[in-house]
Amino acid sequence: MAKTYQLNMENLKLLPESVLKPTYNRDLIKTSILHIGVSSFHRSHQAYYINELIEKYNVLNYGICGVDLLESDRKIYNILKDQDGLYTLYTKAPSGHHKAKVIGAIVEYFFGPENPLAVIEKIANPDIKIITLTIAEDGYQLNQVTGAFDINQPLINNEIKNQFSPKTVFGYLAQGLKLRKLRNLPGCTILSCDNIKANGDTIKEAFFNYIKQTEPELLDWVKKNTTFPNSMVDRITTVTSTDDINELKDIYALDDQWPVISESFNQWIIEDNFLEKRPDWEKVGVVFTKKITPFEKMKLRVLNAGHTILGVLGTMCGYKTVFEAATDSDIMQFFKQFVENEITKSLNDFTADEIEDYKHLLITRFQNPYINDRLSRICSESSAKIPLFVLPTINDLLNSNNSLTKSAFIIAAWCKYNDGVDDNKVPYKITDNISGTLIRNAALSLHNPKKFLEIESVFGNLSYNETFTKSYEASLKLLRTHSTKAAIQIINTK
Ligand code: CS2
Repeated sequence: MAKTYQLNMENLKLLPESVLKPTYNRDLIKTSILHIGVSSFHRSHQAYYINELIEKYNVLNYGICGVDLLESDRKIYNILKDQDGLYTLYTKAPSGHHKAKVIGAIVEYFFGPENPLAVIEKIANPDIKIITLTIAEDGYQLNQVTGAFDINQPLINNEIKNQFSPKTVFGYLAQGLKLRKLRNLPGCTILSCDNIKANGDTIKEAFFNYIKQTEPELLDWVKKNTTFPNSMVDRITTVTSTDDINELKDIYALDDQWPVISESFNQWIIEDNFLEKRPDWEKVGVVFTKKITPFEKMKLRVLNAGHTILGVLGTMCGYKTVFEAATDSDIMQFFKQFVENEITKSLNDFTADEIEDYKHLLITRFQNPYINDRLSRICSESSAKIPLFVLPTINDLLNSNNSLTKSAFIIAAWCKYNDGVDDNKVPYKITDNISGTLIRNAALSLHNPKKFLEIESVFGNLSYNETFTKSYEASLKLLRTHSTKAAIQIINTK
């Protein structure tokens, strides 16, 4: 193999010209954003935008201090330490244009399990103006059905008992903000960058609830000294594979232990509700708005639900990647009909043309042949995703007495998906926090189809709705008596 260079500050100058490198002096950057959850998505999205701002506009006062709180994140901690906080963002456009760019925006990093007090002190540091979060759907400790913060979740219970050695984002934020109050310092903006509905309102409600139970005397101060803008985030980011790491070595002589692979498309829409002057992110393509709901509705109900369709139906048809499922004409016809007949009605802030354009662009993104997005990524934790991506559409359709044939088919297909074998009798793994319940109830549904809908933590009382169950049961019967492929072909004619 040809010579490769480990990614770090010293080797930057040795890398070939085809690798785009930071052109700025990282030593001059001041950190005023503290980000919790240095996931691949954070690195392909927010850190990319900040990098653009530093590089193109020489804005040096909004560098990122990365923070991880979970022991399971030790790998990224070690790698960022080895690589001086640098990593490669490898973007692949549908046109075949690839770009390997070294991102230098994360200039500091703290690992909670190693030194919790350092994290708390950093949260309290007055230089930090914005705290951003990607803690994933389950990090918000929500009750799936009510969508409200669940103080009874075991992690939160534990946190309340051990306030001074926090493990969750709630405990850390509470301790850090308490120090700010004691020291007469200003508060800060808390900006969620997670792919959930009303992410700012959600973290705000959950956090205020937590404070009420643990530090009631802090509540007033927190209410006055924080803001929680809602935001909509979008960039398809895959799970990095050994092949990706090797591709960078072969083509770019770049030895990066954990590069991030994403599509070229990216979008970030934020409600303009910051406590202090915010970065001029619009210069690098961020859109600021007064009302996020229409945008997030479009994204969750079309893109993410579209992914669910490709993930669930595609896996059962024997496919492994989004690209394979998105180039199956039956699955795509199903997706298009779902959007046109069932979703469009609920997106009343957009014209039919706007929805059509969104759908077209999305299909190009799904059919990007260079993005190796595994269906296993899409299907993981479906029990947390489907209540956000598909059930709101079903509720709207039921409330407006509209037909829900396709939506009910998705739920029936997800039930069959939990049998764990595809049309070719090849088994696959169900990766979900409640996989045991899903598998058991899917098995029980062979005799009583409603059993699957009786998982209340996911479906609430949907199993009592006759309009829905009728359609769902018909679809499940179709799926159980035909191959998935044949069942899709039949439902596409309905
Ligand atoms: C995906 C998302 O996890 C999923 O099911 O739909 O991660 C999706 O790739 C992102 O939301 C794209 O912005």
